[in-house]
Amino acid sequence: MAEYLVTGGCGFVGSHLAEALIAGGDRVVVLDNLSSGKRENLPPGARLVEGDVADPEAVAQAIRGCAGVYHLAGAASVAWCNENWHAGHLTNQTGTVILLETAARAGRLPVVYISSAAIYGDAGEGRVDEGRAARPLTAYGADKYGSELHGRIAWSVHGVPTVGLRPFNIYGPRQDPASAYSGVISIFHDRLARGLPVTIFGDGQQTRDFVFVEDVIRFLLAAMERAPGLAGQVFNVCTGRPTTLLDLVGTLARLHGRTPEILHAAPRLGDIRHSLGDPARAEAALGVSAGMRLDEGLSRLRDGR
Ligand code: UD2
Repeated sequence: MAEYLVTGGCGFVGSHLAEALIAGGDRVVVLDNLSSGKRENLPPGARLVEGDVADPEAVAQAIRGCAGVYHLAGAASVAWCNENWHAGHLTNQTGTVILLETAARAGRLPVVYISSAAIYGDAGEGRVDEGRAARPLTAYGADKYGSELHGRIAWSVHGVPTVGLRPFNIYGPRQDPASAYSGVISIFHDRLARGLPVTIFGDGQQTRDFVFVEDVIRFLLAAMERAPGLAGQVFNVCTGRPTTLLDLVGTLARLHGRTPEILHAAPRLGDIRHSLGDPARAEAALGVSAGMRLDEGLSRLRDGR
């Protein structure tokens, strides 16, 4: 039993992780500025330090007594980061550097951090593996790639064992559908449930590799457990199965028993056409895989579990 810091622990993925750690007998400190995370997402037993990852004092206070750090705080929307370039950079990259420096000073604590598949940019229709050159197309992707470079430096220069994860498109219960910047599944699911039309940006033939949040948690836990042997490395978190947006709408329609009206709008600036990951290297190194089928995951979402 140990204590872990989870940054962004009031958010979608962070709150699932905090819950899993507590269920496994660990203690959890959450650092969250509640900008998109919600206090009610904090699982019972977790301690909240309300503060920003870009504030060194808040990070230093939160990390005290911890055995390791899961760094999940960040602005998750590619579109929001396009429109809020500097603010996104402060959170997504400066926040990571502050966190890594604090972990170094606190005794070289292991850090598992969330990067993103967005670092690959538009890699075409095939599966991308970790050997593919990073070519981010957006500020969001650039900041996540910058965070990876600092993650490697944390290890090579400062001896902080870091493991980076590059999730593809995460979905599941508690992903907030409330803003236009939310993940597409949370938005479409919410609109179908309310009998409203859905808007597809572009022709709907773009593909994504949708990965269920519980699978992502298993990658995070395994990365911490194996951090000493994997330090400085980064891994995809994906299923290796592509889904077009139109197929996604079709599956949701079947599950909800209603076909929504589909509105089309212009593609989003910097939107990637195809995003599909190769899970092989992560599966071998971490000993876990993202097994949840999309229709199963979507029905879990529909049933709120
Ligand atoms: C997701 C993640 C991002 C990053 C990236 C990895 C979210 C919010 N973003 O970015 O954090 O890790 O994956 O590559 O989880 N769309 C519509 N209608 C809508 C909303 C979205 O057509 O109402 C389209 C959108 O234009 C895009 C696709 O759905 O083609 C997915 O969009 P997204 O915002 O869910 O996620 P993405 O891939 O930009």
